[in-house]
Amino acid sequence: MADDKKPPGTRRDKEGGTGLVLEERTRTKKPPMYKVLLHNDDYTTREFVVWVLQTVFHKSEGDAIAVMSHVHNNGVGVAGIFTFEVAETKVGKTMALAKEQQYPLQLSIEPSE
Ligand code: TYC
Repeated sequence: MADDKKPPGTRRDKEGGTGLVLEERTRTKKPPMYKVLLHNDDYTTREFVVWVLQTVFHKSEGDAIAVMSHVHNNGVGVAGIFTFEVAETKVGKTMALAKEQQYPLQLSIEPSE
């Protein structure tokens, strides 16, 4: 079979025969991803939450305001989706910044799907 006639994700077998074998993987396996959840409270200022979403989570001002408003109105919202290590680092940084200002802001991590 000509190379341009074989299905994507397949290759010729080792012996150079006409059989097709599945690629082990076309790309590296995707790591499991985790949501960082932001929780509402009555004391942390809206301004601080927007600032944290911009500086730690690299959101635009508009997106930061949208996420903060969603959390304020619904109790919880997604700040971002990351690998576990990155999620943990962002939660740690945000909690430390909140603690410095004596805000009770809470975040949590949950598997994404
Ligand atoms: N509810 C807070 C207020 O009215 C604002 C707020 C939004 C706090 C999101 C925490 O994760 C939060 N000042």
